[in-house]
Amino acid sequence: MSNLPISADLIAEHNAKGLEALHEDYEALGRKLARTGIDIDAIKKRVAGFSVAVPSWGAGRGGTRFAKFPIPGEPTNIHEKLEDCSVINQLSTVTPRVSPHFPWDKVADYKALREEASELGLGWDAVNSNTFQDQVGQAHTYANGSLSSQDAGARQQAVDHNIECIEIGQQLGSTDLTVWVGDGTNFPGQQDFARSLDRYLDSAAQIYAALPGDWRMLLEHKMFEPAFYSTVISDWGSSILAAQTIGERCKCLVDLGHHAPNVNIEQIVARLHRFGKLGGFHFNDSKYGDDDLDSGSINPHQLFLVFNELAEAEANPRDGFNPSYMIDQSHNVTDPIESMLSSAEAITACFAKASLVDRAALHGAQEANDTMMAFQALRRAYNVDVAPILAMARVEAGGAIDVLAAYRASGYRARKAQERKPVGLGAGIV
Ligand code: RM4
Ligand code: MN
Ligand code: MN
Repeated sequence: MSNLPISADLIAEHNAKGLEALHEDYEALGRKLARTGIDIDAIKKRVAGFSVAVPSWGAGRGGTRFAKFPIPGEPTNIHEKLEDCSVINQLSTVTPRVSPHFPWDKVADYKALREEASELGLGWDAVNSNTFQDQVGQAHTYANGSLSSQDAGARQQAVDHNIECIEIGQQLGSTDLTVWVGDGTNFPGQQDFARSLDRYLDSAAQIYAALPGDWRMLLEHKMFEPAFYSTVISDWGSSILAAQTIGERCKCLVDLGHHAPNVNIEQIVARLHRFGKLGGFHFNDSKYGDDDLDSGSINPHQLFLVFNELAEAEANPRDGFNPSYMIDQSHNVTDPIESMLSSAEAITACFAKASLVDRAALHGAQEANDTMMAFQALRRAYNVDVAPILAMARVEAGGAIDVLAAYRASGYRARKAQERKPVGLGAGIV
């Protein structure tokens, strides 16, 4: 692929400097793991098979509702965003798919867009609909909700938009539709809880009826924001009940920042899997709410525990195990490429650590009520520095040993600052 934004020579030159040390570290870790019966190459193979999608909207500087601080060379359209996503994938080798958001990523020719992405080494992940904002010229406002609105016209418009997203996704080669709505209330009494959910379910059923046979509809819950008193799909309980009502291929999507503080997210993962409704993830980290901070930057242990449940689920697939993984972050103070490189590494590291858990020891300790040894089975894996495994898997796939150093050495952003038009100010994304 000659169209890739970072030259293979630059990556090779960068890797040459660190290769010897990497081999030493990899071999040392291999010996350490072998002592507990783990084959490091088998873990590396698993890591090489792992991937997480990046969101098109994450490629730009996010912002808060107070301000957005753009950086020179930031992408302003889907074409430039794809180019940046390609950089992330080239260096990290674990982000080969982009998740688009409509109408933000609207273009005239989706066949051409698919081709363009494929030349950049990228495919497409879940399509995200947007009925949380009004668009210029739209017939009905979403000010009072979309899929759950009392206004039949607004509901129909939101249903039609989701169906249009499916049609676009079909052209791109996606197979998932992610539906997150901002619908909810700011005042007690503003809407009837039961009737608004009924309207939501009715609209969602219409979208589901238009879903192609090989597609899934992923419902994303969120406790608050932009609605601050109630939201129509507020938590995993509402989400799973809705998914069960809507149909077999309707699943739940867990965004790590969309829960009440201190909620046990890893347990939610296990519950959703138990009922065949675990559809996917939006990875980010959170201190207070839907902060959209970089994955693993606040609570890497929680991320590990989530992956531990995913490893359990994979080993016990019940009705199947095929969650779709995506990063969903807002990069307010960093170069978004650097944040996604760092986040992809944090996510992959937790996946690798979860693969190291001695499941027989864990299950044995659980059965014997040996609490401390059960915990130690997790702790031993969590404490392993898996960086050499990730770096070796990257090198073998043509990526960089040190993704951030290689990115900085490439001078990519400074080059784009010369080529791209500056971004306007204004508020960021939710
Ligand atoms: C929401 C939610 C959705 C994302 C939008 C931009 O809070 O996380 O997944 O599409 O933000
Ligand atoms: Mn999300
Ligand atoms: Mn969110």
